[in-house]
Amino acid sequence: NNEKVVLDNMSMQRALTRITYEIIEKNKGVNNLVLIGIKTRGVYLAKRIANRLKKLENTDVPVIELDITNYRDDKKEKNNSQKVATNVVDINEKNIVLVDDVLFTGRTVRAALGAINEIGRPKRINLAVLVDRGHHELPIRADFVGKNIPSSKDETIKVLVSEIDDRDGVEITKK
Ligand code: 3GP
Ligand code: 5GP
Ligand code: MG
Repeated sequence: NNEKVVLDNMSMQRALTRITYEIIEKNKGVNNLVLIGIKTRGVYLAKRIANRLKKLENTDVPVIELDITNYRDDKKEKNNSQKVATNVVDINEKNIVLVDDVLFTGRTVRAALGAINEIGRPKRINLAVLVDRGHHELPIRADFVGKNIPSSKDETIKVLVSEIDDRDGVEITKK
């Protein structure tokens, strides 16, 4: 067993709570805010943040679900779904927080920015990730980071969310 726990359940909750406070502070509140989660786990993380925003600011912040599979430049398999985004609300002049589980090369985020560009023209886009594992290949960095996990390329970061996995947590394994 070569699994190492990097964030346990409670640490993951606290990281999401901290990120939520940072988002409120940066945006001076939550008016004009829209979250965009990148499928699959980025959507669940975005919804967790939205739940915390509801409790702290008593506001329903919309969560758009983005599927960027067909926008990647380095992935051969395309899925058949034509739908790039669901739960779409007006994002023109909004402050967007794009949410994903892991930031690695940055190519997913670049693809997401292209997809968002087709939905509307936000005032600003910030990036929140639960894990930044390094090895960026583009000039893209996250504004809100749960945990920086310097990794080697033969390691895999496992992000677990209880909605679809059996528990919450982040683990690192050798491939
Ligand atoms: P996600 O859709 O919830 O983000 O890429 C498909 C899934 O495999 C992703 O789930 C991601 O978390 C997981 N995954 C684990 N290691 C890797 C990796 O090295 N690259 C990619 N693209 N995904 C990985
Ligand atoms: P990037 O496009 O930045 O190379 O990779 C980011 C996307 O790929 C994220 O959506 C993430 O789900 C997935 N990804 C890349 N590396 C890892 C990893 O080590 N672990 C997990 N869980 N996902 C990864
Ligand atoms: Mg992902």
